[in-house]
Amino acid sequence: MSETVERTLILVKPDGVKRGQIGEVLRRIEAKGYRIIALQMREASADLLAEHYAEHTEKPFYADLVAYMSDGPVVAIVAEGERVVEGFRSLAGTTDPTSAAPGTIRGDLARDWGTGNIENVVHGSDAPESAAREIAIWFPEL
Ligand code: RTP
Ligand code: MG
Repeated sequence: MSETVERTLILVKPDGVKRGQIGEVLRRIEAKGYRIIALQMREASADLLAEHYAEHTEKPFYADLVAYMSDGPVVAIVAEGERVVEGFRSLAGTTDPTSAAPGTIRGDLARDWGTGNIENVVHGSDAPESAAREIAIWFPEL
């Protein structure tokens, strides 16, 4: 592995799992040329979500975010490749699915359902340091 090869933590969130979008998300990761090196379906506990979303625990939307992320299993994925952190954020699109660009995962596969939550199908680490932290939370064996 060259020194610049990165890893990122991707989640298919409960809305994506419920809507049958696991395969489509995996397809886009692989079609872009990133390598999937770990994958696991599980229910996220409140403790795990508090670690994962540590930067958001004091935000006003945090309780709703936990309810959304606990509403069924998620698929956690570690993907690897040159600049994969930035690359997957680009594949995912911007946070709000209503305005996320067509062609992106969020732009193509999500919208506002009027639930009050931003249900946007996927999570992707926002920096290499976040990726290392999040991979250790979801895949301590790696
Ligand atoms: P993510 O962490 O899931 O990849 O999404 P992101 O970086 O694009 O957005 P972030 O600001 O980290 O927020 C994490 C997730 O929390 C929900 N959210 N709701 N109601 C709100 O104002 C609000 N803001 C964020 C979204 O599900 C977002 O993806
Ligand atoms: Mg984020």
